[in-house]
Amino acid sequence: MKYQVKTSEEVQDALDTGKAVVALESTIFSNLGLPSPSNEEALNRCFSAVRKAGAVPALTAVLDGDLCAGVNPDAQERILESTTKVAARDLSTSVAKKLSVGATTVSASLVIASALGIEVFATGGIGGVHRGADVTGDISADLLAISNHPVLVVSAGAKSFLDLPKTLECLETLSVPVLGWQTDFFPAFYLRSSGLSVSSRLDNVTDVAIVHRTRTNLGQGGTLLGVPIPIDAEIDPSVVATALEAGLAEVERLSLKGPEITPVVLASISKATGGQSIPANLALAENNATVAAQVAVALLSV
Ligand code: PSU
Ligand code: MN
Repeated sequence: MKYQVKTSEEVQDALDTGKAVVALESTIFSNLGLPSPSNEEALNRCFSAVRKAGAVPALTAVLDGDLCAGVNPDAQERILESTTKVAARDLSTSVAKKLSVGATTVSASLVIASALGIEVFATGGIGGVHRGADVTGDISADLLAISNHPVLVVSAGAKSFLDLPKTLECLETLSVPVLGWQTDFFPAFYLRSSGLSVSSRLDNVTDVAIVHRTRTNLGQGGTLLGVPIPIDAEIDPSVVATALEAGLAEVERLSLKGPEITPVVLASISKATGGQSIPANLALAENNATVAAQVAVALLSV
């Protein structure tokens, strides 16, 4: 038996005819990532952004035991309502157990994308090293997946409540270039800058495409491109700081661990920012989808 990822007609046609394709994860579009109806709006805006820039979106997910890239509209509905998070290590068991519907994380999406030769992936924020990881050991599988799979990952930094200096250290250890899109600093999700330096600043899509093409030609793994949230969507840094504090205090109060943490922190941040965090999240995801599609198009000619 040779395992094959299931593709939609549109994605298969794009792959067969050498069109630009951008893979997208499904956890951010499920209720694990965004509340309804913002999750559906995020999905529609990301899809439109990818198409407008001349590429085909390939949403990854688990559906009826199949690992999918590209899904039809009624399946999209099921993904929006999914509450099962599927990371890279869960893919094979999802197949064996015929999981009905699973929302893929960044790590799972990179496995699916690279199995099909899709070279570009867009998301909001990647997972990384959690605060207190020296005690809990909680480091997202996303980091290792970026290192292992030859896919360019476009994100607005990492999840807002992680330990960013340690996340960047880990990426350095894993030999992942951390590129800044028209910036010298690693973005911090709701904020345009974390104040931490990227390994290299790049100002145009051709240079990004050359970096990634060189890596894939050398048999190295993926590349991370940090794209700052659009200026008009950025949240006031002091509001973000207070919101993060409130979110992390809630985690402590409820003694949450592992996967339970993200939904609670995100809900708490939304409350503490007076609902500002949701439109910010949508704006940055859409912007990342645009840049990712532009790089995917540039990769066709380098
Ligand atoms: N960033 C967010 N919200 C999220 C995620 C990232 O702001 O829900 C999701 C992504 O799917 C990412 C995953 O791949 O969380 C990482 O989860 P973990 O830390 O459990 O590896
Ligand atoms: Mn984790």
